Amino acid sequence: MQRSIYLRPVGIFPAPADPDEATFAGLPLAGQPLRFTTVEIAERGGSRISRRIVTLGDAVERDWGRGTIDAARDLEALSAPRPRLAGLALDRPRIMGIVNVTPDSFSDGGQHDEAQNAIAHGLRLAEEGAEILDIGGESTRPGADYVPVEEELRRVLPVIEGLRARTDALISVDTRKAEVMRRAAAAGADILNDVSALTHDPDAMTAAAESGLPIILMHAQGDPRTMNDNPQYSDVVLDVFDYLEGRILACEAAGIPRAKLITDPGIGFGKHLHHNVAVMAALSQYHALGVPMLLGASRKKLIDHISDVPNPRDRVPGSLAAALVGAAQGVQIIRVHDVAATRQALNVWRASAAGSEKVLS
Ligand code: 9MG
Repeated sequence: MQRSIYLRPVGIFPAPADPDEATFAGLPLAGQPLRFTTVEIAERGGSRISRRIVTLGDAVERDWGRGTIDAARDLEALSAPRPRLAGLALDRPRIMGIVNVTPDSFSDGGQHDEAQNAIAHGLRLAEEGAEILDIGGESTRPGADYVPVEEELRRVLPVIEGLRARTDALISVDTRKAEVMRRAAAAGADILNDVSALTHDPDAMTAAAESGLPIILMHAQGDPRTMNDNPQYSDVVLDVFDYLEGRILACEAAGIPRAKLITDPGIGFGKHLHHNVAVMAALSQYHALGVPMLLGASRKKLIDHISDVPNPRDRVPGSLAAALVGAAQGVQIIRVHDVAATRQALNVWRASAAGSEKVLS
């Protein structure tokens, strides 16, 4: 499904602490303490795309032809606050800490040690400030091999159970498989994170709907094994938008309310460097989908491509820069490996943007 019009907030600025009633201070951005007064309008007709920046007044008053209804709906979606996510208010960027339970992560001393080390790692991330822990047993790195369902369950279930008993942090399970979704939900997971947006496993939509849990729908082009070989887009920013909108509508048709959905443009998933940076620059566009947004750029290859950092462990500064780019565009959930560093960076950004350290208390 392709739209004819798309709205992207530009010129985003921190909400004034003490707004003067007489001064128009723009529209709030997706429940964050941010405002915008102008939007970029992209109009698309087949392969022709034009973009221009207009004031909010123009966006409301002009006749956008067959895009008029979408434009009005987008403005409302862009500014509405988001519902809580499993009890967590999304009025500021929240940190999701990554707990990969894959053989190259925690398996030095056998299966029991693997789970215990992953649990200890998750607890450490929670202590450092992660409000969500994302537990994954199948690597989705480019070129990664498929993991059978029994092996994935063996890896993630003990970790979910162990963390559930020991922390109040929300637990999400990073999986594309219906059976893992069902068993993880029964073990106490709070959120489903599917990098295939419920398209990989034909039973995943049903499992997700039955679980009643919030679901992260991520954009990817192709399968992890081959996705970065030759990704093709007409316009990556708009194509990702259309895909995510289509997945939201598919979820709603399956009985999953929009209030349970989170979207994610899928940095690094079937995207070359020029695609990734185009999406990063236009993140605020995806708020028009009317649901919270997640950004995952931590330690990813794009940082190496930009800054020549072959070892992922050396990509922390680039990861922090990406997190701040997301926060400044109102992203509500930032998925990271380096929780303490991200928390420090976000705290400095939040206090400095607000002009008051009181926002941190
Ligand atoms: C599992 N996984 C790896 N990268 C990811 C990203 O960018 N977003 C989400 N939702 N999951 C991811």
